[in-house]
Amino acid sequence: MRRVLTYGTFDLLHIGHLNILRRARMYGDHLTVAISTDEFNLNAKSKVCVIPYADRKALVENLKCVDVVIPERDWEQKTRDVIERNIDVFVMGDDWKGKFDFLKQYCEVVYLPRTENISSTDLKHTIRNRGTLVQSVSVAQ
Ligand code: C2G
Repeated sequence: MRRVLTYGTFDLLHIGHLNILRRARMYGDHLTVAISTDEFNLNAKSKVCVIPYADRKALVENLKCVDVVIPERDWEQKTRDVIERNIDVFVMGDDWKGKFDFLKQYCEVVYLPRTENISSTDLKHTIRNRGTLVQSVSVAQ
């Protein structure tokens, strides 16, 4: 069995996330997804998630292309995860290109092109601005 591993926050799950997960799964027979915990996001990535970890986990692990979800609690766990889970291929979007080349001594490392014009950050801004827009339109009437 050829095992694939990828990491992410997967907040406000969108087509860019689904695309990378589906493509990652095609590099093997089993896909493990390490999802950043709320604490890791806050403390290490200065990100505040809209969707809590438990819900992000439930959404991702119920995707057909995902076999198992594990928590990502720190930056250092990748080597341990690759070794302990007998990972053959590590896949990330190319916004991370080169950042995980240190794993090449343990497994294949693949960076895939990101899906354009979509991100959790943009979605948050759109939702926030739309709320303002609706409010201003209703006030104007
Ligand atoms: N992604 C993508 N296209 C997008 C948005 C995201 O291909 N339009 C990919 C990213 O490149 C990443 C994965 O989807 O491989 C998850 O993206 P995020 O949820 O934004 O995760 P990130 O904050 O990059 O955290 O240790 C690694 C980190 O946990 C990655």
